[in-house]
Amino acid sequence: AIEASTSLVASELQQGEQRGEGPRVGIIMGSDSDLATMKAAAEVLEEFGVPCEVTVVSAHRTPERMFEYARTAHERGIQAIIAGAGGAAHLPGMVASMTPLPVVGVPVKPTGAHLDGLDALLSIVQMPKGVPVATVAIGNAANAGLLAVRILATSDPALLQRMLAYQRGMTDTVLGKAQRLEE
Ligand code: RP5
Repeated sequence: AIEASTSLVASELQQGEQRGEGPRVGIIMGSDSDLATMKAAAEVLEEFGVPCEVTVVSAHRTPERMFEYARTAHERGIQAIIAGAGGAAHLPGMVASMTPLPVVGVPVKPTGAHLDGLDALLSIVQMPKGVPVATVAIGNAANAGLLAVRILATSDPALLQRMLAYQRGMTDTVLGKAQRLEE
C-alpha cells in the first residue's frame, strides 16, 4: 500500500515533466502521513517554477531505499533535498550523511503525537559537526521550499529575480496592512 501511495504522490505532485525538465529538488518524507505537512514545500517550488519530485523514503522501514536515494540523487540532477519526518526523525540526517547535496530538514508533528513535534525537531537539528542539515521550524515545510529556492537561486539569475520579487511582494503586503491600520 505504501508503494502504491508513494507512486500516487509522485505522479500527482511531480512537476516540470510537461516542460521537459528533470526535477531539481527532491522532497522526501518518512511516511505518506507526512504529506499533509510536506505538500507546502512542493507548492512553494511550483510557485517559483522549480521542478521537483515527491516520494516516501523511510529511514527505518525502507533503509536500503534511503541509501539508494541519497547516494544517487545528485547523479540524477537533484540540487537540493528536502526531507521531512516525525518522531525519531532520522531521515534528514542519514540522507545528509550520504549525499553531497544540501539537505533541508522538516520536523513533522504526526497526528496524535504526544510530543508536539519536539522529538522530531531535536532529532533533526542536533547533527554532529561535519554533517549539516538546515532545519526549519516544526511543520514549516513552506520555509524548506523557500530555502531550497534560495540555494538554487545562487546559480540561477532568473530564479534570484523571482525570489527578489517574492520578497518585495511580502514587504508591500505588510506595508499595505500597516497603512490600513494607520488610516
Ligand atoms: C515517521 O513516523 C514518519 O515520518 C511519520 O511522521 C511518523 C508516523 O508514520 P506513520 O505511522 O503514519 O506511517 O517515521
